[in-house]
Amino acid sequence: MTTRCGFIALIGAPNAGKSCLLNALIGDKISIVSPKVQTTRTRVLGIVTKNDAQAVFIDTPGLFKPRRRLDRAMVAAAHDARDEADIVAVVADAARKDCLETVKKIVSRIPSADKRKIALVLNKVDLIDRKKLLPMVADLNKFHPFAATFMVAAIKNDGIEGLEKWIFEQLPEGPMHYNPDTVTDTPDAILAAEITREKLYLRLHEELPYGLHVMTDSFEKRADGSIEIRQTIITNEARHKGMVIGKAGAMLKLVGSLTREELQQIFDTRIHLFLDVVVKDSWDERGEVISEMGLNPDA
Ligand SMILES: Nc1nc2c(ncn2[C@@H]2O[C@H](COP(=O)(O)OP(=O)(O)OP(=O)(O)O)[C@@H](O)[C@H]2O)c(=O)[nH]1
Ligand SMILES: [Mg+2]
Repeated sequence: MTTRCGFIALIGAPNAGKSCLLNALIGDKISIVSPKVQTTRTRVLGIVTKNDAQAVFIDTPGLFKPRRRLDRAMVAAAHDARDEADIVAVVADAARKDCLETVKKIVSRIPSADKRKIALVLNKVDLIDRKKLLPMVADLNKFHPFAATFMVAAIKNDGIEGLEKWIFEQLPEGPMHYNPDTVTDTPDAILAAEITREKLYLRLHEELPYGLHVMTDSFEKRADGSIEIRQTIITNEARHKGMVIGKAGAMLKLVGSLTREELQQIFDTRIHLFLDVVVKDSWDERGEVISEMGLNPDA
């Protein structure tokens, strides 16, 4: 039987909704989503297998002008995914005023853009008048003749089927890269740390999230089938550590219970979660932390 398999990179500006779109395509929560920019820090794979065809979607960190060493590593991870993929899906927030310029900038930097299949995915169309969309689509397709254009609302699962159908039609012949039952290659311990980071991002205000990192120190199944998870939340300064802990520990307690609830759903068992908060000066400039995240510290 001939099989087909291809890699599809989801690229775009921070906050465009790439991770939300990945989750919608997979039908499962595998990548964290938040209203803050720079939520995704590494590549996250989402795999969909249908009969003889496998689509491997790659969620990537948003493309932005890097400042810290961590930023450079994140943007490099997105560029690598983009350059290696069979199909590139440029995901954009259609409701933003700068949508046109952002898409043009991103497309103009795609290597061999004229020879590769590039799809335009205008997301968040639930926030904008459809009449405004059509001139934007026409303008963008004049700038670059996209292989296909989709208008979706990832958060509502709107328009996802059409995108998926098109992607499956484009997949090149070749062996499947993953077991058909696999939906992602993210280890459980990393997914658990990401869920904690997501809850922190949802609860804390603007300046803090980019200076936060969460690591799972241990992830163990107990004899009764429940899971014991120990994690460390790393902050850049003592003031931030205090904000994560909150008054009389209230913030940490809230984040802990939100995380535990979601992990219980994901792993379908009782979760015992222990969170510790530490200060590690300039962790986002340290090569060893960046490598541990699966990124290239010298990017
Ligand atoms: N209204 C609306 N909001 C959406 C839609 N898709 C995503 N969002 C919201 O947009 C925000 C950003 O979504 P993410 O999926 O985290 O965006 P991202 O592109 O992965 O962001 P980074 O990882 O930071 O690059 C979240 O608050 C989502 O709930 C949509 O279709 N409609
Ligand atoms: Mg993301």
